[in-house]
Amino acid sequence: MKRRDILKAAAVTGAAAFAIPSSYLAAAFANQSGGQPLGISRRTIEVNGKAASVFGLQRADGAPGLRLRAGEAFNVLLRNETAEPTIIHWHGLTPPWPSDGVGDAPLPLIGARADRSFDFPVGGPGTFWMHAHTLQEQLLLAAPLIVADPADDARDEQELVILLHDFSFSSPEELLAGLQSKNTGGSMPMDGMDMSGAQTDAMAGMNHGGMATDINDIEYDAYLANDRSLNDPEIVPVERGGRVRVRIINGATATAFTIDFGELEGELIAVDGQPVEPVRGRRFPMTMGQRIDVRLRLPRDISSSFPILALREGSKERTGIVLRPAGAAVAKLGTAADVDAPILDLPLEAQLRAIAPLASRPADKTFEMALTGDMAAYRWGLLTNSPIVVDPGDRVEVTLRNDTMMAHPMHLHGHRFQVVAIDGQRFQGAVRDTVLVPPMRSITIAVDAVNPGKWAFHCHHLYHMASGMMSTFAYRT
Ligand SMILES: [Cu+2]
Repeated sequence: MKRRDILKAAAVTGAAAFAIPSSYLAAAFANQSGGQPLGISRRTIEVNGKAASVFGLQRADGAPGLRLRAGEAFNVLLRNETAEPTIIHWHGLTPPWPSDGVGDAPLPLIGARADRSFDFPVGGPGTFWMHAHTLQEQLLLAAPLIVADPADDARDEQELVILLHDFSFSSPEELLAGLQSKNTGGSMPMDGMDMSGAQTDAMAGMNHGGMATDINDIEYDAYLANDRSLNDPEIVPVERGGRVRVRIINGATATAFTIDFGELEGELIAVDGQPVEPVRGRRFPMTMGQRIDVRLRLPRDISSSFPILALREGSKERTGIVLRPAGAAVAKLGTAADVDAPILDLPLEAQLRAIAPLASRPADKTFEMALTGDMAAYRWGLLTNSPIVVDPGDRVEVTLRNDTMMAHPMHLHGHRFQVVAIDGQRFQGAVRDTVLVPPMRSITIAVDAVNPGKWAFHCHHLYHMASGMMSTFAYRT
């Protein structure tokens, strides 16, 4: 409610106006100030001993991103302090469509030195994030967006947020142009046999009966965890015997990772901010856009530090941070491992079970979406049997079928979906907003149409999205 509406209500109802809940008044006055400021700025970080100009997203106290509490208002004044237009997407939140943060869907980019205010219910708790929905995402225009659960207040638990990224000294425009021009072998369909124009050392994955799959499109200059490489990693003081909740965000634009907790066995408790029945393990895969929450219990009797590593898919590069009990030595960790990291697959996805699954009901509308690509021309696409147009209240199922030899992390805006089938095998899986569809596999998602708009539905590999892997999930108007 706007302040003037409250004043009007007070005028009309007289003394009864005192019955207006104070929360409304607080929200009204917060509106007047435009919400808590979040600045988009330019900053310089050091990578491989060299200065790099990147973006930052910082709140008033200088910390990156936002930290809110479940049930609060997302009352934010986003200030673009840079000389370039941009737009920020609140990845994993379910705001009204105009607050989503995709250019011209429906609002234009935020101009240089311009502001935009947001005010919507933030909803439930979880590990979310924010990022530019432009090529600027490559320049680290990304930050955590943590919605704390008041029920966790009483927990004796340290929280640790890790934002992963892939970094290049080349501009994203140069990287995209390089991808589009290095493959000059014509326009043969990418059917798994046409590797001639695309083969690099990094594309060495073999599966599906020996057919080669493409793993990494770009050789980056560094892989970062909270802006730092393993040459100079973040060192996090921890307590012996303490509990740690690690929230990991894969904010890389074109790199999937396997998170490696080393000797520490963790408990995976949420994916994409949504609770799952706990899964114990030391290694968890995460594709671009995804988040995992892992609970750790540190041993009481330890003299050493514990790295948490992110291993680049199918290759040796790695990044991470180090948990350090007081007085413990920190061993030097190289930025490359001795062996290649795993290629992401779906065994964990098949094992995940949502704590709060969607209600069981048949689909009102079903769609088939083919993920298509032409590696030679570096053109990617999403082809649906019919445009995804839904009505409010529909239960919708979409089967994503990957006809290419690269994996694609598919992200739906404005909603959370449940994974309900892998390769046609039904199960009640995780509730998420981003799901990996490996080469030649299919994933079926179920989603309740409860948030009208014309929502982006796309691959979260930045250069695939920029090369055509973008579609919509639209409500009938
Ligand atoms: Cu893709």
